[in-house]
Amino acid sequence: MGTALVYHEDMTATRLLWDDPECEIERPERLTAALDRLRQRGLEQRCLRLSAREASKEELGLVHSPEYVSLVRKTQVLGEEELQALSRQFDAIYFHPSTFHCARLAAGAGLQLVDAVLTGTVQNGLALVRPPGHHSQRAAANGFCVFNNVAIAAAHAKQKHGLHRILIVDWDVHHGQGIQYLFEDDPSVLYFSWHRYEHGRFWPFLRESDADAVGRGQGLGFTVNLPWNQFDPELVLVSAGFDSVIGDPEGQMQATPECFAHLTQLLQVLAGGRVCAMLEGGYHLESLAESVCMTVQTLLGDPAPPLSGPMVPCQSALESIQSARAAQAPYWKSLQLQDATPVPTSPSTHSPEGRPPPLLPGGPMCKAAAPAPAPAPSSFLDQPCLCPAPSVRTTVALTAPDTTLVLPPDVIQQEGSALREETEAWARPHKSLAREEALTALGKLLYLLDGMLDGQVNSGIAATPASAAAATLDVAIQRGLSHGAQRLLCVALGQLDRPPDLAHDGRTLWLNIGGKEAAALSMFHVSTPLPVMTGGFLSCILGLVLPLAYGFQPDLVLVALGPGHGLQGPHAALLSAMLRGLAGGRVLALLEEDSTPQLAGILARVLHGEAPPSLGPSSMASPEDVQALMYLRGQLEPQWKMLQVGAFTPQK
Ligand code: X5A
Ligand code: ZN
Repeated sequence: MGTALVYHEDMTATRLLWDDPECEIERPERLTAALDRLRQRGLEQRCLRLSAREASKEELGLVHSPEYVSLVRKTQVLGEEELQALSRQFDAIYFHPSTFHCARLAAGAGLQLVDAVLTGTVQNGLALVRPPGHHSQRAAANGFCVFNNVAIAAAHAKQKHGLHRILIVDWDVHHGQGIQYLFEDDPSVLYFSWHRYEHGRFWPFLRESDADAVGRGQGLGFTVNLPWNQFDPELVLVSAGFDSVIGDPEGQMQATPECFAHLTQLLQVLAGGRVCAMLEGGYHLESLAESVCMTVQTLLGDPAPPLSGPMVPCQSALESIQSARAAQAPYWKSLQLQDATPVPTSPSTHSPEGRPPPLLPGGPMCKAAAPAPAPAPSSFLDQPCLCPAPSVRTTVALTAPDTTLVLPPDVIQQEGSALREETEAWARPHKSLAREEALTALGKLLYLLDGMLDGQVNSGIAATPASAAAATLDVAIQRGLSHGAQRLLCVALGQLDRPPDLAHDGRTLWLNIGGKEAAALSMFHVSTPLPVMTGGFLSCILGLVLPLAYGFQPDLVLVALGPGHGLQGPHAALLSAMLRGLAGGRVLALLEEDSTPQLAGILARVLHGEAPPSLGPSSMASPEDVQALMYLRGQLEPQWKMLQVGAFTPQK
């Protein structure tokens, strides 16, 4: 449905007129650098360009006092000395004669973006604005921020569009205390911020930036930090600051631009994909431009580039997450798991397959899968970052092209098949692949898979007769591994057993959802029952599947909906949408031939980058669901450190 980019070049006018080392980083080039890079990448051209308008007095009045608005209005006619004197009354602020105009455009840009999304003109978008907004308060400018753009947008979405649940995610490196103050007693606006804190020693140096600030009055539990699905927002606003990225002089942190693609993609599963991002901080021009591109390209539906770096959460991060969970637990059922008794780690984790996991000397867990055989020469998978985007984003390879499928215009229904001889050779070891229908399906799957491995196609869906599902999946894995995939993640739903002759070399992570009981047969062979409740399904994805998947860093993902998978369309869609964060979105979904065209359609659209349907407010996980999760976590945490992120108990 499209992505809006809201901008006005007048917003480059405001600038620092005197010497102030703290404020000089907030400069006009921030916008031009970001915009130039979006153009260079052809991303701006793919967006609906909207020219920002000024917010009205009434709109500013949604969150600011009339006195403050007129104070800012008066700065238009002040001389430099007076501007400087007024600026000194606030923390980290400069005024310029154009500040009022720019700040009204910045707030107006956010309003236009929200209107465009909520009227259905676009699916999502980014407002490229300055001055930023999230530190600004009812009657105070603060931290380069004059009007609180995101807060005004949220108030407007409530007032003009009648929304009742708005999620604000603030990924700027600084705490947006302005937004927190404005909504701390309002349960209809959930404000989530992550920020550098340093126990109060990082700007803005506030006690109330800590995890135990949880809102007040009616708003208890609606401030700060929590997993996002239970709230089921109708709209997601992002205070999109990029000052935590590598090179930023303010944040001095190490996030890669790719992180923002993943954050964006994770948020896109909420609110039917209605995500409005508005620029806040970000002061390293190169990193800012790159990060803005990552955000916009993800909003446009492009798959996120793989994350690099060790997939091991650091102790201090775990402590922060744990204290936020603890502080929020009284207010969120999804965080209350006291009833379930964790099962202690048994020493038999690896015994069934009789081998310890391969570990690189001195390397973090995620490297465990690295001692793979030499990759196929010249495979695109060797250097995923250097290769051009696949020409086809998503391909549907059903046995008989289905005319009732509702697909985006650029999703291709594949005609081609692998050569008959080759298909037969792959099928030979499998009895269940002898039938003509199974062979036809396999031919199509192999053709699709080759397209993905060669880098022409990014993702796809294929179908197979139910009786041939296991064998087809087996062939797909072998083909993937022998044709350049170095690490292959296989998420098998329903009754699908790990292929018996699959090598135990750490190149395949087999994850079965729908097994009889929770079992970690090795660190690369995990089985869990299909959760009973939606809440359990979410915990399973967020607490097990994604931590394992991100820890493994596959370069190819197979999702197979096998016999008796029992998954509803929206659940299957959510799982696929989240797995798209792996392997640069190289995900192949394997369905049973008699799946409904609706299921095929929904999966194709999600793999193509559309938002999955909302699941509604999620139920709690059942005690069995929790038990299974806790058990597996206990078994696997020593090897898969990413699991610690979802742990409910304090870390040792
Ligand atoms: C929007 C933003 C930061 C102010 C830092 C002052 N403000 N040292 O990133
Ligand atoms: Zn910031």
